[in-house]
Amino acid sequence: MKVYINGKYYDKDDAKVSVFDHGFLYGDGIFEGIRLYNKNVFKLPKHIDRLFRSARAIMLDMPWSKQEIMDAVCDACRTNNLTDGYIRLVVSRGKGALGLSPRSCSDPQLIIIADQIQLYPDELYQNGLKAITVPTRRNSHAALPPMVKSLNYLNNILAKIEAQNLGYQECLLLNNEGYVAECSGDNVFIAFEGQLITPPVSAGSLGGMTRQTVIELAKKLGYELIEKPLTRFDVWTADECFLTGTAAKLIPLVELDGRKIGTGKPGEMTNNLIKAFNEVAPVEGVKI
Ligand code: PXG
Repeated sequence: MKVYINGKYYDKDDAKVSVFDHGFLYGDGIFEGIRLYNKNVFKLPKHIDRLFRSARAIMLDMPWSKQEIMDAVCDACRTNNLTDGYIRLVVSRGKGALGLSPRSCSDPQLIIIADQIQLYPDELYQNGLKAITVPTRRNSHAALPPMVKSLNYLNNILAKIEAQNLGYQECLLLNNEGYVAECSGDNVFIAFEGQLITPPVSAGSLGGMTRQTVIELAKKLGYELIEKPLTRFDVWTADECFLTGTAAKLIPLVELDGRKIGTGKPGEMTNNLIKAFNEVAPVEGVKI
């Protein structure tokens, strides 16, 4: 596996950044997780748009054009002979002096890791995942806007650890008001009385690419889709629930906080959406 750093490729063991990089020292940087399906980089222009919005939000001047970054992503996939894979794109603030100010950083780093990913075993896609609500809350809009895909993922990491310590693989994070925000790296959908419902991004969820794809697919399948705040009660008593994310794709959630959701098995709408997603994913995107 070869890792792209600023236009050059390095073997895995030689792919390094400076300990003075503010991405490492302070989590000062941004990232994207992108999927390659059948030599198509899924929603690549949308991912790059989101990356540039993250950059604007943290006032990181991007010295590359969107096209240059898209070309580099495709090149990294070709260099690694990938047909399917997971692309982790990182932009860090770069090397600088100690101290929070990024003014001494002049060389932002563009890193592209194009590799494989399998987040959950196949069995969980068939039978569904169990999750627990954890004490760690999602970032508030007033603190670090949750739409920024920054290198500060400690909330989400702590949430994941809290869940794992209790024997669960996934966690539900609430926002400061106690409404459902999202899972550790996935958006949440429920099905209730034939409607599909997901929290609005204002509830603290990231505007996920997979979330957006499901919204589009729901319309195509004739499902009514609503964005509205959800409580834990809504999830406990839903007919169906599933999570969406680039790494996990669509995965059924069949239990939350010890309450079985619906029949406790992946539901019909969930399975139809999984099927529809698996049909569009390999054909939609930028050919490498
Ligand atoms: N919420 C958060 C906080 C995320 O970071 C999603 C939802 C799903 O969005 P997409 O666009 O993927 O449908 C994400 C996604 C990684 C990694 O290591 C990436 C994410 C989450 C966790 C790990 O690349 N991003």
